[in-house]
Amino acid sequence: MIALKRLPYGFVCRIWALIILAGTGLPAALSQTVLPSDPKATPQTIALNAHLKKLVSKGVMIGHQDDLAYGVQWRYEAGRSDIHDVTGDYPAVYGWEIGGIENDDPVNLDSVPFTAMKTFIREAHERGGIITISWHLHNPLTGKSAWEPAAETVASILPGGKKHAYFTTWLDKVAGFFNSLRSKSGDLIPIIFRPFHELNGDWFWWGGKNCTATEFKQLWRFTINYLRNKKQIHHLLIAYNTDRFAGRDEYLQKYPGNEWVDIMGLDIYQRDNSQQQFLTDINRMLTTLDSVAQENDKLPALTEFGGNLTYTDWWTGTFLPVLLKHRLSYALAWRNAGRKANGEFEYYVPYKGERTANDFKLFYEHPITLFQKDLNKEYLYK
Ligand code: BMA
Repeated sequence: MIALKRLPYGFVCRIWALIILAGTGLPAALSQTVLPSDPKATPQTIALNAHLKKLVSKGVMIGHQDDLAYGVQWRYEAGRSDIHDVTGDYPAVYGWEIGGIENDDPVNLDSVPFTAMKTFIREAHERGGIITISWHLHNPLTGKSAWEPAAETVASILPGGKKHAYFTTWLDKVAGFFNSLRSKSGDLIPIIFRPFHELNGDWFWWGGKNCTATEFKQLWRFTINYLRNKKQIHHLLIAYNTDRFAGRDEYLQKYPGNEWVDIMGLDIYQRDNSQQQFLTDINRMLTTLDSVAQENDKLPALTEFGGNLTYTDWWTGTFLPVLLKHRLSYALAWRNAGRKANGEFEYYVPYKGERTANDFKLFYEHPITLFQKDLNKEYLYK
């Protein structure tokens, strides 16, 4: 132990990685490729990444945003989940959202209290699930929402910008939240962090034409570097993700580099009734995603999706054939908000009695879809 203490931390982590890899049955020759982008990643994060790299050839983990907090026509009922109501099992991946944390709000932008979120995260982790976190952060220049682009916002928070110091106070709060996510035994819970998502769309202040590729890459690298090296946060896998894209150039236009990314993702929703168009689009994009992820040795994922559930067999008739065709680590369905204040009825996985519920059960039973019970056999964090 004394000798170990004198070794650099990164080296000790790599020794850990080799021990973990021995347990996963992965050949040692793969050791470099299964390590997370953070050279100081915690042993549990190294283990998770290695297991994810192995699981990607086994199936697609199905996830759901805010799964444990609420569903259609219920809120905060212990142990409840719409996916569980329908299948008797929980999702493999649990998505959470921390927009609002930067303003010290007690609840996130979708009214989930941060204290409850921490409990849900711990609960899912104890069960062996995977946690991913997105951040619809307010516009730091105008104080308005994430959906309020304003010229020069990204430039204003980069080093030297007039809002830079202010932005770092937001990162301090995020780091504080991440540091509070601990298992029963006190270990930090590994998180897939998905900042600045849908980066090629124009709707968020960090997206599309609202900043240059150079500014975006600077923002990304600054943020991850700050969390890693200033705040010593080493339990993150980082997800880079676009919305729908025309081709690999668009997908990679703002890619910050392999040292800052572990997962390459795509968000896609089937907003209209055209099945054929959706299939053509998603298959094209996933083919590209798979090849860029392979080239960069990253995990491909559908970091958000939503189908058209007016088709009663959407899960086995539309989505499953897509999943069978592509290599994907996970697919995260967006939230079952139910009836929202603006009158919109929003949900992406079936609830009890919903028209696709029976089809979802068939989808659940297919060997390629992985849910919580499938993960329980995998011991992802060891
Ligand atoms: C959108 C909708 C909104 C929500 C936002 C952030 O897709 O679900 O209702 O506020 O995501 O979670």
